[in-house]
Amino acid sequence: MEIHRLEKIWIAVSLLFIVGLIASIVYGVAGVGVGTVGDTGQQLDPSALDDTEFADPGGHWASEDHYVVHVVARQFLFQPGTQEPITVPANTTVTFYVTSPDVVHGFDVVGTQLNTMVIPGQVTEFTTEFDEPKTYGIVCHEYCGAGHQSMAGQLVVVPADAMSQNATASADAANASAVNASTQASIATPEVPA
Ligand SMILES: [Cu+2]
Repeated sequence: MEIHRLEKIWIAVSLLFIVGLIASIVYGVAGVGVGTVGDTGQQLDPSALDDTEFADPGGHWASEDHYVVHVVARQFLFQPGTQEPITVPANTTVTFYVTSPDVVHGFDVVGTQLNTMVIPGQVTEFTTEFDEPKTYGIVCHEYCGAGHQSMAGQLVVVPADAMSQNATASADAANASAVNASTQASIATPEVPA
């Protein structure tokens, strides 16, 4: 059987598309770390967040070089994030735990690869590290109701030594000085869309 030259070209192009598609999925999973929400198996009762570590959301040092942040995304704000910025140390392993008590939200740190869905009843966990002090905008990218367009916040990365290791004892004071330090250290303008 003879295959026409043009048919050979189309077969080659089709195979190229298929290989490219598979390669992009493999790159997303292995290279960029795209995963499904809930693959860590963390479930909770979204109507009883007060009985969990999300009762008092915010950040704290889990150890000397590991910072942990709990964030609640709800209609229509991030706690913390919207009324007060999320403050995290630079050059430190930072783990985020994000959940929602009401509907599906999004948590996108603008200008980074940190981008996740936030599903009621699921705890979204991701770990990252910020290279330098900088201020980022946070936006919700899942339509979550009438106030969705106003659901935004700020993430402030400050020098690690600006954040007290005794954050639990004087969380407010540490947060205030950390935010001040970041204001001086950062010339970036927060990218919070209107
Ligand atoms: Cu939203």
